Amino acid sequence: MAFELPKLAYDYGALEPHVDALTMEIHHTKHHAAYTTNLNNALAGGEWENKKIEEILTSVSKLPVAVRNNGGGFYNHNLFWEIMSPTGGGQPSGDLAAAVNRYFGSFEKFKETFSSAAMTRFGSGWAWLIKSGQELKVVSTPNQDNPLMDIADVKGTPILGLDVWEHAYYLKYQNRRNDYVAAFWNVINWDEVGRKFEGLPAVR
Ligand code: MN3
Repeated sequence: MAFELPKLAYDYGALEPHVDALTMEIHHTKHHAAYTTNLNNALAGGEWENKKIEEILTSVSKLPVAVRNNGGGFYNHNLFWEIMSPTGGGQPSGDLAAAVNRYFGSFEKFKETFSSAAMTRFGSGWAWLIKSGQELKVVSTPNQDNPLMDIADVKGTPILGLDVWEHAYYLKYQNRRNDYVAAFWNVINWDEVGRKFEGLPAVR
């Protein structure tokens, strides 16, 4: 079974004004679609062809660089669409809120740490909130790498991710990555982040 571009749970314009419709449409139908196609092409006919994406990423050092780039791009964008919602924003609740307070001191301190990771990632990449054992950590990775990969400096399971490639924000925000990062907090689907924290599958 080849990997498939997932459908979004909301319309391209649903995250307006925080993320604009044209950016969403190009991001999904062009960028994410290309990572998906290129991943399938890179795996076609090989021993990794029918493996789970998580299994591929945790062994990615053994695979061609096209798998690292496109497998990361496929996985990262799947997560990105899931952790945003037109009814997002606010703060986490329950066990996730308790863990955020425990590992960062407060939601506000977590927000500062995550925003700083997104702002200081030079060039293209991602900021992440990961579960590393029972611990929560904020990290960032270059290009389409992610913390599941065996080549990552800090490893863990991503539960929240922010795409800081220019293709994610340039049409609306141009060079103002800080405005894009600030707007992201209005669309975070904390229920979904909470499910990922608990190790539950995404609700689609
Ligand atoms: Mn992207």
